[in-house]
Amino acid sequence: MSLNFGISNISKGNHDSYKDKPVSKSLPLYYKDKSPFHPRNPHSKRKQKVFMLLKGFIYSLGLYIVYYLARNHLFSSSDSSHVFQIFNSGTPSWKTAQSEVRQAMLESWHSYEKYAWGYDVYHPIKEQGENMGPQPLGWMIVDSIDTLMIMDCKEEVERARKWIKDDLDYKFDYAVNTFETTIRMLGGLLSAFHLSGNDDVYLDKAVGLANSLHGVYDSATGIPYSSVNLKSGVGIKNHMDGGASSTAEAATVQLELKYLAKLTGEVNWWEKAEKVMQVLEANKPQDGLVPIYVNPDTGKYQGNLIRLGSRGDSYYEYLLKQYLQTSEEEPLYYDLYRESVEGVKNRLVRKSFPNELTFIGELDKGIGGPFSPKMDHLVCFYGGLLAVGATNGLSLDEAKQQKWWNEERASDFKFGEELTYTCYKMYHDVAPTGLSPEIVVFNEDTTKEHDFKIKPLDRHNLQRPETVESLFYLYRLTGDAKYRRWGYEIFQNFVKYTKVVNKHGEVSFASLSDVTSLNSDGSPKYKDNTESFWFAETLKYLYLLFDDENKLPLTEYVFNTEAHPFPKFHTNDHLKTGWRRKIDESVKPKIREKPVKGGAKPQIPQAQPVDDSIEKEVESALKENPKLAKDDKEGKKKKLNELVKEME
Ligand code: DMJ
Repeated sequence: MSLNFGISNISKGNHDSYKDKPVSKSLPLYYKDKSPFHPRNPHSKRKQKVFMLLKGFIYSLGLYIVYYLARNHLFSSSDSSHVFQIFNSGTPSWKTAQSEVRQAMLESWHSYEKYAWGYDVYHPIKEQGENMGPQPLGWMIVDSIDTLMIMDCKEEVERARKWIKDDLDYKFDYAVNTFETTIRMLGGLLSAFHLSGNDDVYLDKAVGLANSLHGVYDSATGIPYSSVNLKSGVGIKNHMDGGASSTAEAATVQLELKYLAKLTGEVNWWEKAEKVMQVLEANKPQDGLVPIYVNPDTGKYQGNLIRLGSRGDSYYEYLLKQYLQTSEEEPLYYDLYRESVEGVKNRLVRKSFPNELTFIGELDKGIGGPFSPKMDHLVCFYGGLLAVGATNGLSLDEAKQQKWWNEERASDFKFGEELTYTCYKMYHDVAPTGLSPEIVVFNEDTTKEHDFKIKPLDRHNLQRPETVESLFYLYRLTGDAKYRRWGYEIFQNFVKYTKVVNKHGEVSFASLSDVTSLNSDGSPKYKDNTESFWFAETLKYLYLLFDDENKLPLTEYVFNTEAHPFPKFHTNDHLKTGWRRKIDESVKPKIREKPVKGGAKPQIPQAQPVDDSIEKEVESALKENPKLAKDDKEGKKKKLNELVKEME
């Protein structure tokens, strides 16, 4: 069967302005073919000497002019990389860089195919696979198939499709993590469906999986439980953290459920996704910043820890991406996103010493509490998010022409660039591997010499995607070749230090347990695992970073948090937000959009009729369960005070 990988569909909308500029081949003809300066009297010695001197001078002048023109004309183009490559023959063209990434994908994938086909986990050193439960979940194959499609690896896709069709079955007695299964499996299948040109094999499996996940939303509030039994479809409360779900996990299922609803017409998926957002928003997070846990029984945040790293990250990501997914037709999500950006800027951003690297820290005790200068590599997705949030997926130059362009967007974009530079430095400055550790602690002390330090337990590298993800966004939006150069440097270090070659010369890639040192024989300190996001995200974003065809244009696609691309679509009477938020007067001025000269009018959020159905549901859930009500006396009191205030 011939498969349509949809590559032609995904290569639309080339933006010449940010493609590599070709090298000028138009040097004046006379420089190449014939010198205009022939000696007039070759027999006069004196004249000959003068002529030689003159000739030397003119040649030098000519060479200087050529150099000057090349430097000022060619190097001033927005993408000087191509010229840079020509003048530095050791550096490959970006097309070559892209095929090197594809080659790494194929080598890594073939090793998985040979030694662990179908298994959920791959140990490339032992050359063994294993499953997480009694049957495979397709963790590797489903997460990776769209990368293989994008890279046009036809035979590998064919084998993966066959496995999905014949061997993948989600109905078995095993508890899976709701969020991971949604973003990797559901996301992977939906994206494969689209990129394959609507091959039903993928959608059928996606629907089957979604049906197995449905029970997680049956909590008192609609906030999903952290796990679910695939066979019974019953949600399972977290055994730790007082039963709380991670905020990022609860708020990172929306793109997947909404796209599923769009494809199947099953509105209930859409409603489940929206309900979560409505319940979270009813907490009225201060400055748009949220604690990293939420209780599915009460819908209230639990604990105070605020961060953009683990358990917090993709909450912020999906605020913006829900707005982009529905073609910017639901400003509610943009407002929530913008508030959170202001909150981050005001509460979480600092500069390191001595090099003033912009970083995002954490608030262990919430707003008003002490600031911790710790930053997970996971936070590095935020640079790209800020950039695409500022331009809505248009190139920066195009965005600046729009009437909605304003100071906030310009500042968000700059912040995104600065943060991405910091993330690049988390690779570049780490000897000997040039690879980032999992976590760094930034330095604000003016007596110290280094911008960040790495604690012993944080030295590992799981080949995570976040930095190259941001480099991809920033290159697409600016056309600035430095993002490609940084990405290529990171890629080369992945190849140099995470590549494993067995005795047959077969290649695979592994995580590292320590990026700051090597074994005594000079070999890297491998961790015997290849994460599925190495295939699904890291190599995909690198491939797209070096892509000159604008595959998967950001004006038409939104990537889920696991890098699975979904096409944007429009809302309709059934598929729309369906709820309104209560505007808190205290945050109004902060989300007001300041217009630039000649720009759009400020969009001041209007107070909306209050939909108090959530409060009512929470109240009745509390009534039904007196234990919960007792546990949450404080929360109830606060809620009542808020309601009274509102009535006043
Ligand atoms: C991925 O599974 C997703 O990007 C998720 O949102 C958080 N991080 C990992 C990769 O680092």
